[in-house]
Formats: sequence, structure tokens, C-alpha cells
Amino acid sequence: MGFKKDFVWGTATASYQVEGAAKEDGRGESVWDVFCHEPNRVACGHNGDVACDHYHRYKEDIRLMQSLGIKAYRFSISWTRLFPEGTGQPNQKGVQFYSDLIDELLACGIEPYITLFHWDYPYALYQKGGWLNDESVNWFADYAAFVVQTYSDRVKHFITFNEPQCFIGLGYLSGVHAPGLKLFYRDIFKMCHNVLKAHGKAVIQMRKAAKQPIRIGYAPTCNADYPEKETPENIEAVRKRFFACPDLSPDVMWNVSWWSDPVVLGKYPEDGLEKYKDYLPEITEKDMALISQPIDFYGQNIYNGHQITIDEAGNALCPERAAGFPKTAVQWPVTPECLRWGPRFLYERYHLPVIITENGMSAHDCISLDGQVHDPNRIDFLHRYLTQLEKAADDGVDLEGYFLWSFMDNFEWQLGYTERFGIVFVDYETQKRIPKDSAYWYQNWIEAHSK
Ligand code: GCO
Repeated sequence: MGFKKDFVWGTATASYQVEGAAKEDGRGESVWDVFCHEPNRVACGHNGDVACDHYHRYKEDIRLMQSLGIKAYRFSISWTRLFPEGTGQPNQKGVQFYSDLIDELLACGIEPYITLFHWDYPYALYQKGGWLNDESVNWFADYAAFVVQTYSDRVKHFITFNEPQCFIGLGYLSGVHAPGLKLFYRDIFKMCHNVLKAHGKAVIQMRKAAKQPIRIGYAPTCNADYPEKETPENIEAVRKRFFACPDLSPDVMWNVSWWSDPVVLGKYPEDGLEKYKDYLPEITEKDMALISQPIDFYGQNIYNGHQITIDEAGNALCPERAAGFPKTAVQWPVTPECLRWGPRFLYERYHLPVIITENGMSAHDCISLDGQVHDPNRIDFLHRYLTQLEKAADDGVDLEGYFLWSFMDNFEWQLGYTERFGIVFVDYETQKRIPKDSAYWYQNWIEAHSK
């Protein structure tokens, strides 16, 4: 069986991680701009002021994508490039930038996938309470509608939120990401509810604003565990664990069902409602109807998971990984099976076509004496992961696409430029791009899998 004929092979980036031009052409500040310019927030004091200078080099980057046979580009829009204060009058230069970028993609035969929000929240709205303010639902929905109204003559695919687990959990609970806060659980669950409502309201307004039928998705993240053995008991144990709501802890936002059940199934998971009951905002039926507006595809970012075994009673056990277990530069485990089982469980529960909106790895890449960047580890990683993804397709999962994170090395949030996730190497001194060996490997893979 394998991948569908029209399977979408893409790469992904995010505005703050690649664009740079932080103060140019009227762009307003996001929480990430402010965060990076405070001491001791980001490794080595790095920031996204220049990043990969994609704002000025997008044409070169898109042509490189084209030469590598990449079929789709998932990029995010910097909200404050369009609305420097988050709301109000649009900034024409910002509007023009994305319009030009879209034109260039289409001219190169690359399908644009727009992510509306990949973490660079307008600082001006943060000052008004951000996601804690109930108005934040309208701020986001209005911005989303504007994007669709402006670009849907040429763009068909839109994703509302990237990894709410992270921008709420890491941004406002553990404080590792911008804006670096450690709020009360009560505030966290309130923000969570507002983000979900913002998603739903945006979906309604986006469909109204669309100039052609558009397809809307969502891109949360998760660990995707997988069974040690393919027995029904083992599989069921993993499935249960995958959708369980964790206990309250600084990692509580890191879960699948609290973020996705409301969106797709129209209800919060029972175990979460019980566990978190003392901290929840008022949740009405009207809210749930708003949140669960139909969407067209289910995006999921998946990087790794745990192998799960079971005890005699069938309970999931999560044994420590063996000494020397393979890992990436950023110390994430290499667990290809997550790309088979994650999509499978998600498809069974949500019945929506699945797109892997991110997957990839960081490596200790450098320019070799021959001037090339050799990254055999990444090639091995991709080969293993994509082989498992193909098994998911064989298992009957309706898989639509795969977006490799990332097209090029970029600003890796609190880790600054210390981690390289790209298939294209970026020399930050000169802004020179060098496709790594993995870029050519991906090119061949795409060719072999595009019939
Ligand atoms: C995420 C973000 C990306 C990261 C990537 C590597 O998934 O965390 O969407 O912006 O850079 O995942 O950590």
C-alpha cells in the first residue's frame, strides 16, 4: 500500500525562528523579542533579530527548496508583522511580505501551508493580559480571518495553532519559553480554555473570510509511545497511556487529549475534568460547541516516544531506556516507532486525515574539509522514521503529508543557535546556505515516493 499518490512531502519553519528583520518595515514586538533581550533567558544571549534573514532571502530559500524537489512549505506568519500591536490597522509592508513569499512559492510549484500562530504572541496584547483576557479569543479570530481573507485566493491550507502544549506549558507554567512565567494552575487552565475557544472562533471566521474552500488544521505535539510487542493487550495499554491526562505538575500541559478532544470530539476528557476540577474555569456547552468546529485535517508534531511494556495485569510500564540508547544532539531519544503508532492512535480516535506537521532531529553538523555538510545520523534517522510512517499508512491510517523540521538550521528558542535541526546548513556569520547530505537524501526519497 504505502504512501498515497498525492502524499505531501514538505519542510517546515516558523516566523521568529527564521525571519529576522525584527525591527524592519513596521513589525511590532512579540513576547519572544522581549524575552530574548533580557539576560539569562536564551543560551549565549542569542535572539531572533536576524535569525536566518529569511525576510530578505526568502526567494533564494524557496528556489533552493524547489531544486531539492520539496513539494510543500509550512511557514508561520508573524502576527506582529501584520498587526504590530496585535489588533487595529494592518501593516501593509508586512502584508506584502507574505504575499510575495506566497507568490514565489507558487511560482516554484511549492504548496504553501500557513501556520497562524507559532508562539510569537504580540507583546502589546500580552500587556493586556494575553490569553488570560477573554478578549484574546476575538483578537486571534480577527487576526486569523484577516490572514485568510488576504491570502486564501492563493493558499488553501491553514493551521491555527502550533503546539499549544508548549506555548502555554513552557511559556506560562514552567517558564522556560517566552514570556517566562510560572502562573497558577487556575490561570493556566483558563488560558488553555481561551486558546481552544480562539481556535474554534477562528475556524468559523476563517471559513467566512475564505475566497475559495480552504482546509483548516491544528498542530499540537505529543510524545508518541509505542508497544514493545504487538499484542492486543500491549497495544491497548499504550493507547490508554497515550490519551491519559497527567497529574498536576509543571508538565501537565504536555498531553494529547486535553488539547485535542475538545477540538475534535467536543468534550474535555473525563479523567482530566476530575483531576483538574479545582482549577478549571467555567466551561459551558456553548464553549464546547464553539471549540469543536469541524476541521479538515489533524496535524501533529511528533519527535519521539517511549517503548511501553505491560505487567501481568496489563498495566503499562515505562522501563528506563538501555544504557547507550541512541539520541540526537539535543539529547532526544531516537524512537522511529513513534511515527507508526502515534498517527495510528490519533486516527483511530479522531477519524481525521493525519499530517505530520513536524518531525526531524538536531545533530552536531559542521562544514567538513570538503566544504560539504555530512549528516549520516540525520539520514539514518529520517530513513528509520519514514519507514515506520509508511507502516502507519499500511495499517490503514489516512495519512496526508509529512513536514520535516526543519528546512534550515534556525533559532531554536531557549537554546538559541546551539542546535541545528535543518536539512540545510546555515552559516550565521555569512548567511550562506549549504544543503546537507540529508537534503539530497530527502530529495531522492521524495522522488521515489511521488508517483
Ligand atoms: C516545536 C516547534 C519548533 C521547534 C522544533 C524543534 O515543535 O517545538 O514547533 O519550533 O523548533 O520542534 O524543537
